[in-house]
Amino acid sequence: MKTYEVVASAINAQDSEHCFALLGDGNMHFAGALAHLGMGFTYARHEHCAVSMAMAYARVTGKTGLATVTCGPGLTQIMTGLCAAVRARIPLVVFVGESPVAAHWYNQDIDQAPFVTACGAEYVRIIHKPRMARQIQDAFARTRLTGIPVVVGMPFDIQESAWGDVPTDVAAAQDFIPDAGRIHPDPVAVTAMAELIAAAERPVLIGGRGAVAANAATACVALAEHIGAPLLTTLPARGLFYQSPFSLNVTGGFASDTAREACIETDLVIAVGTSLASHAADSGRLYPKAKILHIDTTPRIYSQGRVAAHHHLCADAHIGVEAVYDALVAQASRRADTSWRDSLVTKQAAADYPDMMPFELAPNVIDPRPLIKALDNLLPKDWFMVNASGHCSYFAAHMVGRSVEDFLTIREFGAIGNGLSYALGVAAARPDQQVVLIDGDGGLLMHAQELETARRHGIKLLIIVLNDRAYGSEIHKLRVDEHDEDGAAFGPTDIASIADGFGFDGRSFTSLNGLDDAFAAFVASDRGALWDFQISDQVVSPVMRRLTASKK
Ligand SMILES: Cc1ncc(C[n+]2csc(CCOP(=O)(O)OP(=O)(O)O)c2C)c(N)n1
Ligand SMILES: [Mg+2]
Repeated sequence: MKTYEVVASAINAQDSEHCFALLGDGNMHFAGALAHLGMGFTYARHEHCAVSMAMAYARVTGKTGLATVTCGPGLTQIMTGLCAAVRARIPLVVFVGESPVAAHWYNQDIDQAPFVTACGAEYVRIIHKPRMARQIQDAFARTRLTGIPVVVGMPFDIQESAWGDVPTDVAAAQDFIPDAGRIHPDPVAVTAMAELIAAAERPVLIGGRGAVAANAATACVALAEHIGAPLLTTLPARGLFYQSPFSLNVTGGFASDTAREACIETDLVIAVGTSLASHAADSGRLYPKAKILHIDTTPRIYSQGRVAAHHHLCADAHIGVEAVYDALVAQASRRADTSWRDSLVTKQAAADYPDMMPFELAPNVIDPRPLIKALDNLLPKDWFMVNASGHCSYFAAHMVGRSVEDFLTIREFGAIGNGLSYALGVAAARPDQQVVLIDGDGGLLMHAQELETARRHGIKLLIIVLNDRAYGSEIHKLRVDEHDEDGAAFGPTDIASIADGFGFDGRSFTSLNGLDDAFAAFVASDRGALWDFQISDQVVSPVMRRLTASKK
């Protein structure tokens, strides 16, 4: 046996069931051996994309993401992905190899660890065979427990050496990580929280990804109904309350006009299973009159530069919410006044779009708001939606009646260019589900080479491009700054033809005409499709309007 084969079997024993790869000297024999062991593989065209795919796969499956790229230039390509995974606390292992220890000189040699640690990830170097299996199992255990990605380096001449008769004891990290159980709340804190809630006039309940993970939706809905609170989610948890008639969709910078009104007027926010990120409070602009109650396994007082919560209940989201509900029922203090919530829900239902600001449109471009509404009506509710980034992601966030189980956005590092990779990672995780990507022209073109990966692997994606022919996030700021738009406004690019060249059915739209035909053709075909919508560059999202107004 060669050493790389034993390494492959040690990794194959872990919980990852799919590897995202781009080969080179540092990893190609290892990757081949891993594939022979039955690991599923997606072979990307750029290392950053391989890591991004693994991130999406990990988010959707709950397993550890696995990627492999080569040492040196392979590693330096993944720094953005590593930073994004660190920020999003995604368990991830990346096997990168390392330059040969026995070589006097090797052109791709760099000191890899500082690159990795600079991203906030961990670097593990394997050079001693008897420790190999243990180092790998520890890497998988640590990343699962901490959410910090681990990069594994191993000189490729050691990988190529004969394994010999070194004893190995390959164990799977998931088999020895004990189940610590769920955290139950302190009854005194529950009573105090119930009293605060009972005294509130206009409470709202916000669910985050912690509430998703704890399966707390039903408990949150019951609590909210009991106290007459509208329901909101953070952006990554969008769709957690999609079945509730009292949902106002997302909070934070992307909140609708009505959701924003609720957040401005509320006197008490029950924030469940959320890290209270700055975006979820629109950088501190929301909840000016409210006390924030935080129910979470990691209660936060301070988050991203601001005091984020005033009262805390340390508990599993599900158990904590149920305990507070039970305490309120036991207190039987008063019947909920639902009039405020009901007026908000009625207002939200009556609004055509989440933001009703009028804009002048040039000819032959589309307002993204009716476009998203039309797409929301057209596309089946059980198709998986990937929301990428850029200015356009505000519009795409406002699809309704879709479960959080079928939605992914990873934006904690604010990097563009990952949407296609995230969609491919989801497709590997959900091979039987239709995956839809909504991205901007700039984000898509940054890594358009992965269209080839989709076609080669036979993945039938539907890609929707909100094409403003620009880096929208930049032009809207540059216009307010009264700077010219060079470098941010590009003029037309025929993205539909580019997609055609990659084997997709590319279609370009300057109006909503032809959507039904495109949909019928997509359903009937076994090819992926890219619909390139020419949208207005004059329709500015409310979050951008607030940002630019604050600069004036
Ligand atoms: C990797 C990276 N490079 C640059 C940026 C700066 N940036 C933020 S949004 C954006 C524009 C994205 O353009 P597009 O995908 O067309 O979306 P739009 O904003 O036009 O809707 C850019 C360049 C970034 N966030 N990440
Ligand atoms: Mg754009």
